[in-house]
Amino acid sequence: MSKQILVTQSSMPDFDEYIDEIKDLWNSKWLTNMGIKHKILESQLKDYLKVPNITLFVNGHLALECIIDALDLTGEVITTPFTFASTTHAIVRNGLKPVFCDINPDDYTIDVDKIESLITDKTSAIIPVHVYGNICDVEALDDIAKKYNLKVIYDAAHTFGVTVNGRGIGTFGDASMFSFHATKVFNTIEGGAVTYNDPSIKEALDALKNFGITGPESVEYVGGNAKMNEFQAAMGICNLRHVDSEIAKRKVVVERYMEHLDGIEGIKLSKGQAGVKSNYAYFPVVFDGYKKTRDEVFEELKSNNIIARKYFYPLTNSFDCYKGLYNVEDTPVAKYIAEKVLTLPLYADLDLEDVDRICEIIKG
Ligand code: T4K
Repeated sequence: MSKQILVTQSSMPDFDEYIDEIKDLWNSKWLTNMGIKHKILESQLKDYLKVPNITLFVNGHLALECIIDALDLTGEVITTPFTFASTTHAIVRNGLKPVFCDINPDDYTIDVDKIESLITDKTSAIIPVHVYGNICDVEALDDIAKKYNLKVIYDAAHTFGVTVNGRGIGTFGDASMFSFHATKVFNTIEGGAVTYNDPSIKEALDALKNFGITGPESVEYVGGNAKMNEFQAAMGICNLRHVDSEIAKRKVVVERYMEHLDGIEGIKLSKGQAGVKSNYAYFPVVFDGYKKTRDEVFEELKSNNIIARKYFYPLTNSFDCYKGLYNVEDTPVAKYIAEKVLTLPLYADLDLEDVDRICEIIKG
């Protein structure tokens, strides 16, 4: 059996680099609760992401739950079902109702032309997703938000370091959530952050991730525990030193895929957007009218020990836990794409010979 290739592989610093970074934790004995590594990483990420404000979290999901809480959203939130479970669950776990908008067939982000018809007097916000690193129509979303006085929180889990005409993607809308999970372009093992323009949000976010504590004798919020610890932050400090070269290596892998697959009838690729500096987070391929179905390609790769993934199938509005609550037929484009998309293996150290092999299997 040939070697196993998974959909991704974590970027890691050299072992010695990480050991060196965590050594002083044995002297300080300060392991969590916003220690020195946390402070250093927070400041470095603020610069790297080109954002005015940032708050770190233990993971992306709790970051999203906390920013929804901090912005005091009520009633209904417009979002898309073509995403990871986290986006929808974060809305529901805040006691809010997700209202599912369809995606556009070009880049799979929220279809801005279908949002206004979903707005009611209960709508308080829009939570769009920059899915696979494809950027939503941020200008149209801004216009809609202003017109109807809605908050916008971007799920930017896939867009670490992405810029639009030089502007950090985390500066759009009211806030953005980033994921630093092991499977992401930049990781802190598990981790995440919220970026935001209004500095007054900081107090609530800092409190919500630490039991609502605001002072030695004051607890002003009903918070939880979502703090990034020092070992996570140390991993982030190391990985940040190498993230640009990791993204450059991902770009080479993506270009190799493009050489093989671009222009083939029935194969649709995401080709980048004007003014957007990509981070090459995912390589989604839509098999639409190809000689093999998505599921046939998936099985063929699997029988060769290559594990691609059906991100994002099933749609969140068809999850068992939401049975009877939503109608998947309300989002026909999302349903269509979810049945046809496969994300191929992509990581910095993926051998180009393996990319060749994957493409030969697909084309064979
Ligand atoms: N919003 C969006 C749009 C998201 O995509 C995500 C997370 C979130 C919000 C929430 O952010 P976090 O709370 O996770 O920070 C994975 C990730 O766990 C998840 O972070 C990610 N999205 C999602 C798209 O993918 P699974 O269930 O597919 O993971 P798993 O364990 O099957 O791993 C996938 C592959 O990654 C493995 O085949 C090999 C590789 N891998 C995995 C792990 C755990 C590594 O190389 N190293 C590892 O440590 O969800």
